[in-house]
Amino acid sequence: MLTISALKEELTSPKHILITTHFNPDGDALGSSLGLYLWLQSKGHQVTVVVPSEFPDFLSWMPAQEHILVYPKDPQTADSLIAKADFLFCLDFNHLSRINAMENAVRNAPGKKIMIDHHLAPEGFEDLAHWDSHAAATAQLVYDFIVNRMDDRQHISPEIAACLYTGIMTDTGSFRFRSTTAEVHLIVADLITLGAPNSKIHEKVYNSATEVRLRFLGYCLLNCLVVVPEYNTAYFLIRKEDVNRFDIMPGDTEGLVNYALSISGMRLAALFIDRSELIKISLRSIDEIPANEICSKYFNGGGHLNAAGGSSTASMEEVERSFRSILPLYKDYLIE
Ligand SMILES: [Mn+2]
Repeated sequence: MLTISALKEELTSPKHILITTHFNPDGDALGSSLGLYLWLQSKGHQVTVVVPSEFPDFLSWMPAQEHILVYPKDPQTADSLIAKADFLFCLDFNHLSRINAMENAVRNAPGKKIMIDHHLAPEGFEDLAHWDSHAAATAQLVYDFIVNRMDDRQHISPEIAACLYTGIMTDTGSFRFRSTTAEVHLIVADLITLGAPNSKIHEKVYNSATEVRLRFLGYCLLNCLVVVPEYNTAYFLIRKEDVNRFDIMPGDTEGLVNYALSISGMRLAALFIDRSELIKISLRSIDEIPANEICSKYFNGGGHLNAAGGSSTASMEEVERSFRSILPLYKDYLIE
C-alpha cells in the first residue's frame, strides 16, 4: 500500500517514473499522460511515457508527444524501463488488460503502481488509487492530483495546462456531456488562466479531418445510416467494402456515432463497423439510458453510462438483428 502523503514525500527526491495509458490512446489518455509527464519532469524525475499502441494524428501537435515510446516499436527498452521504475502511473484505465502486450510487464513490475482513472469497476492492481468515476476526465483527476494532493499549482506550465485542457475537452465532447459540472468549468477556467491556448486547441483537435475522412463521413450519412423512429434510435452499419473503399484507419470513425445522436429526438445511437475478425460497436445515449449495460450484457464490452463500446464475432447481419431485438427491452428508457 501507498498513501498520498507517502507518495508526496517520495517525490521530493528524483525517481524513475513510468507513465502508461490504455490501448488506442485518445485525447484524455494522452492529455493526462503528457500533463503528468511534464509536471514530474519539471520536478527533476526521470520520466517516460509508454503507450501500448499508436495515437491518432489529431493529437500529434501535443507538447512532448515526440518523447512518447510506442511499446511495439521497442519492447525491450520499454520492458527495462517498466522493470526499473520506482513508480508506475497508470492513467485513464483500471484493468491491466487495457494495456494489451504491456500487461504482464506492468503487473510484475516491482515499482509501486498509482492508478488515476474515472472508469467504473477497477480491477484493483494498484498500490494507490486516485479514482473517481464521476470525474469528467482523467485529466481532471491529474489536475486535482497536482493542485490539491501535491499542492503544486504553481508548477503547472502553459504546456501542462494545454495537455490537461485537451483531455477534459475531448472526454466531455467540448464541455457538452453530463459529466461537465460547474467544478469542471472552474478547473478549465483555471487551466486557461495558467496558459492553455483554448481556441487553438479546439482548432487543432476538431479541424483536423483529411479530405478522405470528410468524404467518408458524407458517404456514411447518405448510405450507412439506419433510423428506428419508434425507439428513438439511429445507427450506422459500416461494412467491409465501405472500410476498404475509403481505406479507413481506426481513428477515422471517431465521433461518427455522434451524428446519429444529433438527429432530433434520438436517444440512443450506435456504430457497427466491420474490422475483419470483429464487428466493433460504439454506443452513445442520453439521460439514464445505460449504454454501458447494453455493451456489457450483449456485446462483450462496457464503458460509461452514456458512452460505451464492445465487439462481436458474429456477422454484421446477426449483430444488427440482435441490436434491434434489444431495443424493445429498453423501451421504458427509449420512449419518453
Ligand atoms: Mn478518460
